[in-house]
This record gives sequence, structure tokens and C-alpha cells, in this order.
Amino acid sequence: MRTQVCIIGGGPSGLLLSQLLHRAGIDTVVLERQSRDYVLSRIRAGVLEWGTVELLREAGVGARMDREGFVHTGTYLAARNRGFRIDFNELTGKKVMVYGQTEVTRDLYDARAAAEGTVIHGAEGVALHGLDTSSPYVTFTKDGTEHRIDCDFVAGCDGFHGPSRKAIPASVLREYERVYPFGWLGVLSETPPVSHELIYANHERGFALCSMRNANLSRYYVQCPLTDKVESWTDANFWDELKRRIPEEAAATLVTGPSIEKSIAPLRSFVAEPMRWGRLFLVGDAAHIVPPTGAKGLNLAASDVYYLYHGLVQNYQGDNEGIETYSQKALARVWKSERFSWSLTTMMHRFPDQSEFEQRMQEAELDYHESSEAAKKVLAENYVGLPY
Ligand code: RFL
Ligand code: PHB
Repeated sequence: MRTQVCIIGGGPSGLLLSQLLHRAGIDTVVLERQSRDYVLSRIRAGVLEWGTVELLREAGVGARMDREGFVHTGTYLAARNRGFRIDFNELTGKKVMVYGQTEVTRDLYDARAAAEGTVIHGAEGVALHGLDTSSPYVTFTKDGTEHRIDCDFVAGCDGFHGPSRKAIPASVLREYERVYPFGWLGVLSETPPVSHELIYANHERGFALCSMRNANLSRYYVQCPLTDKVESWTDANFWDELKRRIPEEAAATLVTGPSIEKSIAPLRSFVAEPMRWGRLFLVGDAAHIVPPTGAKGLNLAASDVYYLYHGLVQNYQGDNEGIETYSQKALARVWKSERFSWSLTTMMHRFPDQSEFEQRMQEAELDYHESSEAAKKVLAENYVGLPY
């Protein structure tokens, strides 16, 4: 088999890249290890920056998002039982869209299927070859048969654990990492959201977040020790813990119900450099991970796709500047989002070994955000998404 761009990974980055390239007349094959249902069962991000919204529209997959998504013009930060609002629209003239990653991915799968794009599920043993030559190829096994795809370029959209990043020689690759000493326990429930905007709460018992997917689907999180087992958290324990950590006014009106999904995610900051090696380009979680505080993971994947898509289109028109500068442009934005996610995580969570000094620093930072327009503006500018 031959294609122009072989895309490894059928998560949001791989599918979005494939869809955009298709619309520009560039042929792709997407190789995904899991089934479509499995990919769609992963409950992940919930907030889209406006740049992501516009890119999805450009890819021709914005219709349902525009109908069913919720535009948010602000968010609440809460501490010591009171909350204050960050008004994105007033501070930056921008807003965000609440529309889940599951729905984005579903829309992309539908669009690829409608265009008869090739997405191969159940691809096992994917391996990358000849990346530093002008004729790279990818091999894999499907239903016991070996396949080979020859291509011009390989896009590694295969998440943190995929084979693409590992195909870059250790002598070239640099990795930067911070692992946080806690996780997020997340619950999805068919209940109306407690607030019409998100609430990020700093509490002495640990961080909590109130988010949503739609008018009758809520997503809540509480910070928990990494040693906790999800099976040991009953729904009742979860709701009790959430109520303790959010402002009383919100706790009093919180509607609880059975969880339809419950999971613990570890928190990590990670960047791999460079994001290009020969004819391989790393995209999204394959190259970087952010802690979920600030909702940057999916949005960074989208900005990588934006740079690579434009670079590849230009390249097929005879100008290779875009692919030559891909790594540099993507990383400049990645590091700024890493900084924001790390600083919001640090400001909002309880660290196990937090000293009284660090405790006071955190309180002062929250107070500063409450009282200073300038501080609010910095947070808002980062939250709605820095320009591409
Ligand atoms: P994905 O979504 O991980 O997709 C990668 C795809 O590659 C496939 N794959 C392979 N395919 C073929 N061969 C192999 N050997 C393969 N190995 C892997 C995988 O099956 C998968 O389908 O990466 P992508 O596309 O870069 O998208 C990135 C986003 O998914 C990610 O940044 C966010 O979801 C991060 N994230 C969150 N971000 C937020 O903004 N808000 C959140 O609340 C939020 N929650 C989360 C998250 C990530 C999590 N992970 C990675 C464990 C919660 C979790 C649990
Ligand atoms: C979510 O809705 O899952 C969500 C929202 C905002 C975040 C993280 C997760 O910062």
C-alpha cells in the first residue's frame, strides 16, 4: 500500500490531521491499534480553545459542536469557601467552547467515514522504518497478516505510549518531565451541572473541579493520592468529598446521582524535543503531556496539527519552510502551555509535603488573582489559548 502521509494513532490529533489533509487533496492512512468504540469510550478533555473551535470548523466537523456545544465566557476560581470569576470575554475578547473530546472524536470518525478515508483499526505491532531516508515506510499486522505502507511522511499521533517517539534515536531526543504526587479522580454522572460555568476549587483537603458535558451530564474531579484505588471510592464517598471542597453555596445545590464512569488519572508534565526527526513528525500527546488543570492537552494537540497541516500543504506546493520549522513553532507554543498548566496546578493543589511557607505563597497568589485585573488577564489570556 502507498499513501502520502501515514498517520499513526486514530485519536483526536491523528483524525483531525487526516481530515484536514484530505480536504487539501493529500492522501493519508490512519493506523489505530484499538477499535473505534474503545477510542470513543475514553472520557477525557472537555474544554476547547477558540483556535481549536475554528480548526474543527475548517476541517468541516464543526456543525454538531456549534449546535450542541456550550460557549463559556468565564470560569470561577474558588478558595476558602468563596469564589471569584475570571471573565474571559471582558479581559481578552475571547471565549471557550465546552464540547467533550469524545464528541470531537466521534465527529471526526464520521467525517473520515463519509469521505471514505482509510482508518485501519486493530493495527498491531506498528513499526516505523527509514525515517531518515526519502522513502520511509510503516509495517503492522492486522488479523495475523503483515502489511507495509510506503509514504512520504509519517505523523506520530499515537499518544504518550505509542511507538513514534521511541523511533527517534536516544542521541537526538531530549525529554523533560515532572510527575506530580497526586492524581485526579473523575466522575461522569447524568445530573445537571452544579454551575453554568466551571469551578476550579483550592481546598485544604485537595483540589476539586466542577465541569460538564451538557445540560444533563456533569463531569467532576477531586484530587486524590496516587495510591488510591478507584474501586475503593464509592459514589457516596465521592460526592461527600466533592461537597466538602467546593464553596458551600455550590455544595448546597449540587445534584448527585450514580456515576456512569469513574477513573483516576495521574498528573504529569512532559515534553520531548525535537518534534521532528527526518520524515517523522510528533503530534499531540506523543510529544508532550500537561496536567489537566487548565484543559490544555487536547488544545495543544490541535495547535500541533495546525502547524503540521499547513507545513505539509506548503511542502506539496513546493515550499518546505513549514515542515522545516514545525518543531520550533510547535514547541514554542507547547512550552507556554506547559508553563500555564504547571502554574495553575501548583496554585490549586495541595502538595503532600507542602510547607507553611508554600501554603502562604499559594494563598497570596490566589488573593492576587482575586484582586488584580492584571493577574486575571494573564490567566484568562492563557486559558482561552495563546495565538498560533
Ligand atoms: P490520544 O488521544 O492518546 O490518541 C493516541 C491514539 O494512538 C493510539 N495508539 C496506537 N495506534 C497504533 N499503534 C500503536 N502502537 C498505538 N499506540 C497508541 C491510541 O490507541 C490512541 O487512540 O492522543 P492525541 O490524539 O494526541 O490527543 C491528545 C488528547 O487525547 C490528550 O491531550 C487529552 O485527552 C489529555 N487529557 C485531558 N486533556 C484536557 O484538556 N482535559 C482533560 O480533562 C483531560 N483528561 C487527558 C485526560 C488524558 C488522559 N490520558 C492520556 C490518560 C484524562 C486522561 C486519562
Ligand atoms: C473536563 O471537563 O473534563 C475538564 C475541564 C477542565 C479541565 C480539565 C478537565 O481543566
